[in-house]
Amino acid sequence: MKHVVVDPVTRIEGHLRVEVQVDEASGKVTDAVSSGTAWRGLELVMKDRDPRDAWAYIQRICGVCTTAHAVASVRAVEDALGITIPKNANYIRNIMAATLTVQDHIVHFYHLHALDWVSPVEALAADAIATANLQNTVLNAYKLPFRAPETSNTEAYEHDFPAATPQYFEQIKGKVKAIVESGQLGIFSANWWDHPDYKLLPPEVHLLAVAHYLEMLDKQRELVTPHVIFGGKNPHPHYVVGGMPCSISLEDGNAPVNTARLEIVDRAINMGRTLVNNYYLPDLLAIGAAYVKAGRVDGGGMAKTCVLGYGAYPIENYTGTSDGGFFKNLLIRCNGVVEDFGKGLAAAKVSEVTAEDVTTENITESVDHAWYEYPAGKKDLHPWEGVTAPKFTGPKEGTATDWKALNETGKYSWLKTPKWKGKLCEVGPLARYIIIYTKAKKGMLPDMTWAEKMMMDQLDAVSKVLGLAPEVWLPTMVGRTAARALDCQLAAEINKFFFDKLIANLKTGDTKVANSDKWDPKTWPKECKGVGLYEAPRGALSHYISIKDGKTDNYQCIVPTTWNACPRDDNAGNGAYEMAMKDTQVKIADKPLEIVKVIRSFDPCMACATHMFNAKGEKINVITTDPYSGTRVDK
Ligand code: NFE
Repeated sequence: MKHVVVDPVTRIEGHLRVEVQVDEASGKVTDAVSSGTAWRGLELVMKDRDPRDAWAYIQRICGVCTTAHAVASVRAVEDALGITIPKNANYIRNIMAATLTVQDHIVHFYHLHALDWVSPVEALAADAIATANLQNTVLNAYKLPFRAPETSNTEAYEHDFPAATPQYFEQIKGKVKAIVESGQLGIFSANWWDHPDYKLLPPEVHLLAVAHYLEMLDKQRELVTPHVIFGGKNPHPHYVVGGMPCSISLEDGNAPVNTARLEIVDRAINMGRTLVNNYYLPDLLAIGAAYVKAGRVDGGGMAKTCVLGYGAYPIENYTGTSDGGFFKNLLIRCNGVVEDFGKGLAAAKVSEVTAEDVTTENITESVDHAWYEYPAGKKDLHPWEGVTAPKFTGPKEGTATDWKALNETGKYSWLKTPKWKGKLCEVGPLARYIIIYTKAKKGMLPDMTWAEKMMMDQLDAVSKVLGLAPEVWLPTMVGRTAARALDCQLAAEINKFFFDKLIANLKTGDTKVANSDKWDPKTWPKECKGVGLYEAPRGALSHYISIKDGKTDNYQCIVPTTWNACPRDDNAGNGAYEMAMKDTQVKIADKPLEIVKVIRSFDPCMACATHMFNAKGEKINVITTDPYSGTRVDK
């Protein structure tokens, strides 16, 4: 038995440590520990702030899922104050959200996750003609493209991205060869390139993905221009309680948002569709098909037992979240929990997630294994009553910067443990697809929206490529990474759908973007509270605010990565990261590629989950940032 520590896990956002016990004879992981090693204290910064400013502070939780926390925040404040935003503001917020999802997923797949699957060293053996053929073959097998219905056709803009030709791949191969032969791998350095997992793929798949890795470094930045047009900048675009802060005119060329700037948005949206349809999807499917063919359907973990979603993209503006308005109006009704999906469709149990769930103690956080204190006698707190009182009782063995081991029977993480009805859940794109698929198959989605139908069509198409039913391939590591690609393709279409709705509404003469009726705190009740929900790229996000005398009295966020990376619960068991690691086989204990790969399949964002803040400016923990140099094996 070996005790393996990876600290820090690199190519993620933030500070994560994982430990596993590996039985070397069988490769089985007998126990796994996931620890957020930096504290998020931004909730305390919110105390006594003007609730109208909350979005600006709390959005600084994270620059990766930028806008996610701002949207959840303004939704929470609007829920508390009873504000309905104008139609245009709802469309624009959905465009902001879909834009984030497209860019975030592309950056994650290529720049954070791809090198777990593909290697520039293996790419050197690829045949350029076969690589071009491969991209086109996979595209045909998947039968692209899917399209949002009744959207205007503005695809005449040039698609500034290289076609899959042998010449192109030959040129990329030359570039990669020069990097490898120089011995200075730069962005490709410090990986376990000799790990047997890289031999699961033919050289052509390596070249395909490495080529697009390089291209996407440049292209991803253009995808976020809608944030700049509607929110002034990226990261951290501007919002306003009551709507959006961008005034729009189709007639006035000097307006902050005018027809020329709307055309830039349209171009960025169409570029997203091109990149995901022609590059991301084929690369993902080529990799996934090879893994599944090799029998690699492990790493599912909690996806098999419990997943949760809040629902996404309100089609039209709505009255509030606490009153249920948010849930009546969704383009994707993934508000639900699916238990036991791993036992097959018949055994899977679906529960709707409703306003009652998010406003009562059906949702709680506990701190049994987290470095926080709760008031005496309190075990599980609803976020409106949530307390953020840090109490670090770190490991005693080892040094301050190199702990020997975490004690999983005690406190071992800066993440709290969120629960739905006392159960731990996995969230994210995979959860969304499992929920929609199960709800649809059980007849729980009457009058399916075009987006829900597209999700079912996507799953059908991937199942044909992989030769397996969704129940088999979805709750796996490959399924988690594939679901993110499908989510990206879906978001690209949703982006176009809401952009066309925005233009159609502007053409009626309605250019209102903000409702300022309740801007003045004199119009507010003495005390009120609200909740804002949002399906972030990494999954279900909720912000909770209590307002008293015009000020923020309490602010709590339950973030997707907190759901997934949380420490265990004495009653409910392991969190999703720990479950996934325990559902993974490790071939070489001191090169645990499978472990970091399954962790990265969640797209961790520890900044969101454990935002670092120390009021006294003290050093909380120092970690080495050399890729993998923190990997340690205790014999
Ligand atoms: Ni910092 Fe985030 C997303 C949110 S975290 S990336 O997506 O909300 O899990």
